[in-house]
Amino acid sequence: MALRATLKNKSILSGLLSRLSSCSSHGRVCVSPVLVAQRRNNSTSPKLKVDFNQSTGVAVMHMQNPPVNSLSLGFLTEFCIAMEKLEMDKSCRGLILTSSQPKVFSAGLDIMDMYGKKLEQYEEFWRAVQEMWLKLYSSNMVTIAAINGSSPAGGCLMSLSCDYRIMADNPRYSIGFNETQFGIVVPVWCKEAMTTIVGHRNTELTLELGLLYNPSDALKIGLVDQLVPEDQVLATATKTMTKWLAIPDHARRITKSMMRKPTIDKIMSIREADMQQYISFISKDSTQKMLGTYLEMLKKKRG
Ligand code: CO8
Repeated sequence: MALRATLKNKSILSGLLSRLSSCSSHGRVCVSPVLVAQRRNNSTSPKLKVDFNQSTGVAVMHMQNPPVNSLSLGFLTEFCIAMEKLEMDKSCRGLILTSSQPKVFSAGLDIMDMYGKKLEQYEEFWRAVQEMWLKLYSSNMVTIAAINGSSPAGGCLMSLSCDYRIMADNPRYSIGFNETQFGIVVPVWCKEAMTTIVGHRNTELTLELGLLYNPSDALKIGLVDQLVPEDQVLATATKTMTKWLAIPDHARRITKSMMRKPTIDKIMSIREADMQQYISFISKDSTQKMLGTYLEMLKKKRG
């Protein structure tokens, strides 16, 4: 209850987030005293449900931010806090990320947080986006994305940040980066992370053309690692996790860091420049106009 009450207070969350962002770097998590006090591992907050199984050492994080698990400031803040809690708990060795929403893993960044806001709000939002990516990409845990629905843009970024991706084999679902289609450019660190997974050419095509792939095409280019029937996504993720956890933690962690540190270091070195670039781009009238049109289009589609 104490945690839930805390999570409901947005201003406290914002404070926590800035503390998180100021103390984590290069994949090493610095622990805030408030969170040290929160040793409970099973937590339910409005936008995330975390089930931690002490006996297996595996946590399943269910995103539950209806209707489409958009990555809003509130969601990202809760996500970062939940990640930090799990990371601190040495008995938690694996994390499965999945969705409680039908048909959608995550619709990506919440466009409402990028539209018609004040400069300080854009800054706060982008810091949360950067922090989410750093926490997930540099996690010491084994991270598996159980992609049980569509996963465009920021949803794809979340999946790509995990160690392994299992997607529901349903041709109605899509994954990829569609940003250019509505006039937005993905951040450079998104490009870097994607390149390490699917190579330069696939990244170039995807990002320039704003491509979303159906599951079988995503598998072909290596954007996901495995397709399974929809009702077996979580079970397969759990089985796969057991395999990964059979590897001694220290060897796997050092290897993961060896693979990912160069990208993380590069991003850390341009973090503030990335922030300035984002604020300047997102606050432009032309960008706002495009986002407005896109939002209208999303709403019309429904009507
Ligand atoms: N943010 C906010 N609201 C959203 C978003 C979103 N990303 N996606 C959907 N919604 C809203 C819709 O407007 C709709 O609202 P309402 O109920 O008021 O009409 C509601 O969610 C439900 O949406 P749909 O009816 O479209 O739901 P479906 O189940 O039919 O489809 C999809 C689900 C496939 C996820 C679909 O909603 C979709 O394609 N959404 C858009 C996805 C998208 O384009 N995301 C891009 C976000 S930008 C990003 O992540 C990276 C930006 C990098 C910025 C860099 C700047 C420098």
